Amino acid sequence: MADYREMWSSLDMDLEKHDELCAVLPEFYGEIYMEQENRPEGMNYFNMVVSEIHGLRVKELNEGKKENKKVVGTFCVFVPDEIITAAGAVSVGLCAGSDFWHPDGEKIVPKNTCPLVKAAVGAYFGKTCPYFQSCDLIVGETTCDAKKKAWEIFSEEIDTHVMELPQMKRDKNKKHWEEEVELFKEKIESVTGHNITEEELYEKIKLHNEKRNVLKRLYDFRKVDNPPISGKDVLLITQIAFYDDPKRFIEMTNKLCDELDERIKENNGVYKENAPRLLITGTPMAIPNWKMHHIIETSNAAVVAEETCTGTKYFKNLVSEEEKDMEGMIKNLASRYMKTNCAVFTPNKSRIDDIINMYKEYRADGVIYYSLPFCTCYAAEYMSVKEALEKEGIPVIMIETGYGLEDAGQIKTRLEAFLEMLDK
Ligand code: BJ8
Repeated sequence: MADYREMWSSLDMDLEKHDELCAVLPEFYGEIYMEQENRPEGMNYFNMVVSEIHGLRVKELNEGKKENKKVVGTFCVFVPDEIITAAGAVSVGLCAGSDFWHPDGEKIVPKNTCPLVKAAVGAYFGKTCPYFQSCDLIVGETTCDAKKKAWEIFSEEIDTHVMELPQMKRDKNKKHWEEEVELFKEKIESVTGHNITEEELYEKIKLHNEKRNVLKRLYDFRKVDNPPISGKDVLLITQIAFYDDPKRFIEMTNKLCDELDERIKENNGVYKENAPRLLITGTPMAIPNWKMHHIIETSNAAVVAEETCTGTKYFKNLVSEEEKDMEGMIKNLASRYMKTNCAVFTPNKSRIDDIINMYKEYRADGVIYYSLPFCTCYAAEYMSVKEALEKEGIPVIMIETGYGLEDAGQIKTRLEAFLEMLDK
């Protein structure tokens, strides 16, 4: 990575502590990603993005800020990027996937807080994440309790807007969500000083749909017998989708997909023949949380899909492009986002349908129910998911694990026992 110390220092970062993070990431990434065999050439772009993770994109954001392009940080796939980008601002996903940030997080939130929230709090208050330091506004949502309390903490330091996400999906809740989307638009307009026109919003609805379509194209390659790309690589691409420039992301991912098309014709897959195919469902995996995928794919199995927010929940369902008037577009946005089946909802039966459908669609042999520790909603939902999957004869195992690697050996042992049991 080039030298960005001047930029980081202008962002009021703790340079010394940040150096510690920069020192470990290349080796960590090298071990997990660069040692994979037969990777597609198109992954070079994404390697470059990771190698420049706190550099190039942050530089772009800060150059934009000089032209009054605001930076808006988000934490959940319920926040409509279309509105942020229509106002000329940039949206960046801020979820944090490393335990590097936990010591700083634990100074502020209880130790037994979900790793994702604890890391985000630590990254901000420890001043070791240039994305947080670049934000003009952060957007929270009333999803789980840990997040709700985090917004109160963030709001003491930075402009924080919280979208009130209903916890049920009745008509009155849907109506309420529509109002929240409208309020969010007003907030973004006030932060950017730009009133969004119908043309601008329509253009961004199309852009983000295009991004969803390219991700769908990428995921579809995983349905074939021996997928031409690893689950680990697809996870990385999805994680990068949260903060890369959308147009460039679409272009580079399409380019990779063209290569994958060729690989399919040549029957060029990345796994050993008959590798067991696993579907992952559960809590999101924020960058650089590659732990579960790495354990699975170094145990001769393949991750063929993720029913998570760093998986299909991020791109499933398009926003309807039928309406072009403001009221119609707000309705369509609200309706598309409300289709996301997060475990914070009650009841959440549709998530079970999603898992079963994906199991069939991606031709999986088993399901890994992944949950971060202290995530009550996802952990509790395991019981009903397990019961429904067992009725269908679908093998499932729950793995609850945080970011640290101390339990990696134990997980591998449990996983191997599960793989042996699969009908392969
Ligand atoms: S739509 S999954 S991104 S809320 S893992 S912080 S729920 S205690 S992340 Fe999520 Fe939106 Fe739902 Fe997706 Fe809380 Fe659980 Fe932690 Fe979580």
